[in-house]
Amino acid sequence: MSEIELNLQTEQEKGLQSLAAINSLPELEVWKQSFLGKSSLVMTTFGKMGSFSKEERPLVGKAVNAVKVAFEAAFASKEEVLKRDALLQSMESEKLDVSLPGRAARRGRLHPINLSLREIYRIFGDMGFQVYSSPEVETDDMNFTYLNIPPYHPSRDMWDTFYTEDENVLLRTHTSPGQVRSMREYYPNPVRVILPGACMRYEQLDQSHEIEFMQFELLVVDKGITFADLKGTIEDFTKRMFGPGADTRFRPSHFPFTEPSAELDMACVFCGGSGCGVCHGTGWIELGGCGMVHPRVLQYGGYDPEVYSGFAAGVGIDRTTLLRYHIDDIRYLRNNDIRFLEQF
Ligand code: FA5
Repeated sequence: MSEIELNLQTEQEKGLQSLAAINSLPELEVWKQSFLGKSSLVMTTFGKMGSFSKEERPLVGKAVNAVKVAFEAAFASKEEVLKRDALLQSMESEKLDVSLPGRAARRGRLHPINLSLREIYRIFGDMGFQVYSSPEVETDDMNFTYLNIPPYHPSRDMWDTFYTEDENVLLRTHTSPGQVRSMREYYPNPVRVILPGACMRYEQLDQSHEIEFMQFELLVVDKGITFADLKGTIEDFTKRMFGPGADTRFRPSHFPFTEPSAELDMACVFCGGSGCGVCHGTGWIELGGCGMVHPRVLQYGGYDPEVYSGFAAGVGIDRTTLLRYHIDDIRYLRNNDIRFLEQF
């Protein structure tokens, strides 16, 4: 056995002996530096392998490797034992004080739009309406064509939106596409649904216009439905929602998917009718559009317009919320300012 091999054997005995005497993690770290660190015998021997003769080299290589493996294995098992001991010791000495008061959890609350939505569900639930969910990402056909707005018709400009790369897929601009979807599902039974959800528009922002907002659609289809049913239902809704003194008006209007059509306005709660920024100086705030379902839309839904008639309305939930809580700017609803949200 060469001198270096003998030295390595002695080093191994020395190293393992001193490791056995170690009782703490810091001591173990010092041991590692001495026996496996850069200037340890093991590492320096690796470093000067080139200086050994061809015959010596494999023997020394084998010997130094064996010492290194033995050191590493012994180090790992010692480390495990010491870590476990340290944990047990800290569990014994560091007692948990369960009498300390906990941190109060901050309670969330419903967003004012959701508060309005719940009230809308309750009111129409009482009137026997069902809630129908309809997709927010729509086809061009559902958002326009089946609502009697053919491609390239100028009335599409009023409902300009965000388009996807697929030219037939867009973000819906109103909840009206749900009219055809629900009719197709309910046919041939009568329809009495509300369709709530988000709508998106390419829009100039101001106190009462957002690019994303909520609407609910109202749709009734049956035999013998008249404009009087529409008026009665909507007036009943506004009185229940805003109180018996709520002043509303129906203003003649035009929508391609209803005939005749009207706008539903509420007297402005901010200026009492004298005109302000929220109502654009008119004294009235437009809540939604409505009318009798156009015969062509009934046909797209599967119903024969000679036998069935229906009414529809599309009401802005954001606007409803502004009026209900006297909020004078729609942009407060979505900018997530906790000082605003905490008031509800
Ligand atoms: C429509 O969207 C029609 N689909 C409504 C309708 C349904 C008519 C069924 C007839 C039958 P309009 O674009 O006017 O119509 O929007 C209806 C309501 O949605 C508005 O009165 C308003 O309350 C709300 N709304 C529209 N655009 C915005 C916007 N940019 N920000 C906030 N609310 C909006």
